[in-house]
Amino acid sequence: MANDGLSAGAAARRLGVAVTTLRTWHQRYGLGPSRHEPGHHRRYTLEDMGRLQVMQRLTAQGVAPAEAAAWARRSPDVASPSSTTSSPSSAASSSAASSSAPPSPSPAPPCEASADSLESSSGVLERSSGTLAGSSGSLEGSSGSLAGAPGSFAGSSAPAGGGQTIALGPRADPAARGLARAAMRLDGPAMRFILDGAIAGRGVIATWEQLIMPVLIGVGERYEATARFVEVEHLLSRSVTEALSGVPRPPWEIAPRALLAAADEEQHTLPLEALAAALAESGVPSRLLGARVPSQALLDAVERTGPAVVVLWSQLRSTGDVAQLERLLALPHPPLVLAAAGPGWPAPDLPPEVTVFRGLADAVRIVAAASR
Ligand code: B12
Repeated sequence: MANDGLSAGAAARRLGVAVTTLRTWHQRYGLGPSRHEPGHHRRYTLEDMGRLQVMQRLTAQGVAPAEAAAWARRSPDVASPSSTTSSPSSAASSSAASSSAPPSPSPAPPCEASADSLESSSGVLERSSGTLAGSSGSLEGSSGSLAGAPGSFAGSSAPAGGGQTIALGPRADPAARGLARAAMRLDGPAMRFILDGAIAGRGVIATWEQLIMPVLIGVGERYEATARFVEVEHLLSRSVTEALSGVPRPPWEIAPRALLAAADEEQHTLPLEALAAALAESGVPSRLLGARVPSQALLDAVERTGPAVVVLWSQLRSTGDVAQLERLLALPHPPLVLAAAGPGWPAPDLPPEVTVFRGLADAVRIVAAASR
């Protein structure tokens, strides 16, 4: 169906939003379908879909709908096949640059990332435009980033048992809802857009606590209740890893004095990745060994690098073997601070020399102090 455009229902499915939402965006903000043939319903063109995608991404990030619509209307060529040659991202950012005062997010923005949003959004648009252009102008046939999972109205406060949702609770941050929705749609670019904007606007610790943690915990609960959505968990984890590793690291000349590792057989590493990124944000370098570090490998790494502080993460009870900590403490030169982090450690059985963190902010504070 080249260039025939999409019906409202098909457009809503592609975007992963309700048809009523599309109607509201049309009636209140003028983001309607532009293709019209006498005697037929109006249809959404590629250009319309590009504008709607901008609208969806910005509102998902917590930008007020009227502001988001203003930006969406200024990106007329974002999804046009012809715009791939004239770089839609530069079109979007030049329209932003030509505006003397870019619209700011809502009065109490959940994410202060207006300018950052636009920079990030241009990256997203570039990718999505390429995808659409690659589908020979056919919206029906494309399977790219506009293809949202049908009916995935995730990020609601629905109970964990029902539907294709991630339950976040009624007080969840709007950006966390956007992240949950993007995760359920398996929309990697949208997840990066939200995460990058939040990290730039709020910093790593707030992004971890307000967005990433609630959505990870929600996905975990969905998995526990349904034994499904492993694919969501994987792509979300991947997107979080990418966003956290995008935080600039301190200059390499500063030798890291903190060593971060996951316990033997422990595959959960995201909290350590958040710790490394948050430390980097405050100018503190660290060495992150990653998942499943055998006890002997950790001892070797400590002996070779002589860190002041070692953080060992255990998520699962089965990986929280205290012997790993005892072996570190028995080294001729043990670290000044040895921290057991994560819910896998048996708190009452930990040696008294071991430090326990209460959370990410606590960990950043203690590791940064011990690294100086
Ligand atoms: C992402 C994820 C994965 C990813 C990990 C990717 C990665 N690179 O890390 C993958 C897909 C690899 C994975 C694998 C598995 N997973 Co998993 N996973 C998760 C998920 C969704 C998030 C993990 C995470 O990062 N948690 C960290 C934060 C977000 O959550 P939290 O630990 O509850 O937070 C508390 C504290 O840790 C603390 N805190 C939070 N952040 C920080 C940061 C710092 C620095 C500190 C100090 C403290 C701190 O505050 C919170 C309140 O107390 C959790 C759900 C969950 N609730 O954790 C399941 C979860 C941990 N996984 C689970 C399971 C069962 C598995 C598998 C066994 C599945 C399988 N069948 O293969 C494997 C285990 C593999 C292994 N041997 O390690 C279960 C564990 C159940 C249990 N209690 O034993 C969970 C809880 C999901 C569930 N509800 O069923 N998983």
